Amino acid sequence: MSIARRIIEEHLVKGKVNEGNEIAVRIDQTLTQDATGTMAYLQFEALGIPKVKTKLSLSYADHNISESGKENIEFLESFAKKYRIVFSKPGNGICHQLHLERFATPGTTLLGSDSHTPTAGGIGSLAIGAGGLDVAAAMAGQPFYLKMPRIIGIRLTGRLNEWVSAKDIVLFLLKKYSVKGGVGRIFEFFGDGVKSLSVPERATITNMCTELGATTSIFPSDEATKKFLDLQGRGNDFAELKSDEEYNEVVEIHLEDIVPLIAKPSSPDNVAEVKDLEGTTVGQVIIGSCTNSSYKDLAIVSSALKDKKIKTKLNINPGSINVINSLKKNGLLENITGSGAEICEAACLGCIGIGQEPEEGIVSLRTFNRNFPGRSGTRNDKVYLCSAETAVASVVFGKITDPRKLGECPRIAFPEKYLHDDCLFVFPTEEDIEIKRGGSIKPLPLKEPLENAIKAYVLIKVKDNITTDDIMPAGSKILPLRSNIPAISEYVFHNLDSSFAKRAKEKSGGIIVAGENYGQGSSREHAALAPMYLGIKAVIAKSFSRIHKANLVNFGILPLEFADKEDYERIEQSDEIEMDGVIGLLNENKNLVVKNSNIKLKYELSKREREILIAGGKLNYIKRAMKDEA
Ligand code: MIC
Ligand code: SF4
Repeated sequence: MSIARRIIEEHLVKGKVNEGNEIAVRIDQTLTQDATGTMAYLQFEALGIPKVKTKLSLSYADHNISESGKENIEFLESFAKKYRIVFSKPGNGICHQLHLERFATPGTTLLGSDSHTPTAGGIGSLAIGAGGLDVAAAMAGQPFYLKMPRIIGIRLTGRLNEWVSAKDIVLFLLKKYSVKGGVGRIFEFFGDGVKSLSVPERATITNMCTELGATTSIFPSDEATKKFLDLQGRGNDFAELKSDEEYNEVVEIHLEDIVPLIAKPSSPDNVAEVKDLEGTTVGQVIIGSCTNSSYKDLAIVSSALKDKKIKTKLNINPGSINVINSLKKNGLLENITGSGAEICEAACLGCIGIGQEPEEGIVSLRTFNRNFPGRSGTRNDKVYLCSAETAVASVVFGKITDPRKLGECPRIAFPEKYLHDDCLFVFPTEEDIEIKRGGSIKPLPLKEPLENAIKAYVLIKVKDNITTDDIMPAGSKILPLRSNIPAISEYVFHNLDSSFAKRAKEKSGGIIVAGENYGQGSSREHAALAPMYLGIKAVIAKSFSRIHKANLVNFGILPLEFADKEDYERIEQSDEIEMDGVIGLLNENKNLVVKNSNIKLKYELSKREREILIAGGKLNYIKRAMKDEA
């Protein structure tokens, strides 16, 4: 059996583990971050449970930790204390890097309200990203429902060449599969080549498999895992996980064949070879984010910068305070500071447009995982994604440079021990606490049950691969509004069509029409919650990304698909859509039909999901189910 399947079977609560079936799995650990956490906790609170029912729940503050995020952070810290959740203070580090270092455990399930939760797959945890409401339900002891994915075994053979890194492996996969190639799939890595990759390198790969749309991705737990856990002082958390190599499909990758790669603007799958872009002038380089901010990443950067001065502005966003301290202890910080680089706080920062915005027109090279248009906070940005090796080579030469030009490749040894000062974690006590609710924390809007007859205008028609950053932008102006749905809803589709919210209000809601892979990217449920608040009744698309589709269901918005994709051409913005007998058809699992044009709309929804939609969303649905149980 594959490792993923074995973990699923060990945690199975409902359903048959056959590809495409809806299954429910028990969740051992949850994580939230501040940008999705406030909403998730308001939803958890609405369920009326005295404390979390998971083995371990973590609340990290890493996204918006600036002054304007203060009220959210105070709310989160007090909430964590009250409900027995571990809280990670601002400055401690990025949720995924910290979770990998301090809490992720082989063989366990982890559900996180952040799409890069699969980072923990690098240590053999079955880690899945979801909307905040699904995480709230898991904290309340409810299982997590998902469609049993197809498990793709990726056999790695050989060893990476010098200066080629784990990031290049995942960019290689993005080139091969595209941003929608992983939808409905789990990627499980196995084979001889796995041995040569350390846990943080494995985590770089599982982190960015999210960009393929994959449900999750996972590595075995072996000697390298044991070593990592020992160095973290967590040897007791080790459990061996070995696959019997039974997969739905196997793909082979020879690590020697991989060369330094780079994703060009403005999609992570727009991948080219670094050598083909050499010589392009670079205006900004940032090394960090949950993809490439480990000790090894920054140790390589430090070695490459020894006795050198940078030729381009360089910001380093370390993954955790532990990484900074370990670099310092091993004498590796001086090379970085001495080169003229700026070491920033251990947080998400520019990855989500909180500072570090590039000037318009310049090339910004980042070791991040996403370069969606405008995500950096600058309109018409030109963001490229690459490894820490390529980034540092480009800083040394002032233009995009193949890292193999840096000469001899330094051998990076593990530190004797990772420093792991846990003083920025607040562990739960039995103390009774009052929750601090600043003025920015507004009550959660709820939806009425589904209407049987829908009559609404198409408010916007968008193309393929629309991201949740397009639907509900982030950045320093909008992120502080994450716990105030009326205020944040003013920004729905803001960068694509700034009058969307106004039109939605004038028409008392409406319908969104979209192409393939609608809602890819972030897990932010605000991309469904804010449209719900504006009265959006349905999204009609050619196809959906997994997390966003689940979020639409959770907030009572119908995720409908064109039965014939050509019909996408037959609906225009401002058209009126009428559908009758919606509830009856959903109950019978039958297609809906647009009355005026006879366009057929299908949906792939389990009975449970259809019931949630009819109830007007998951919160109404769970509350009712919990009442029935009591
Ligand atoms: C992201 O990288 O897009 C984020 C910001 O971490 C999101 C979560 C959010 O929008 O709060 C994610 O990846 O899910
Ligand atoms: Fe933070 Fe960026 Fe990682 Fe999202 S992708 S968790 S914003 S570092």
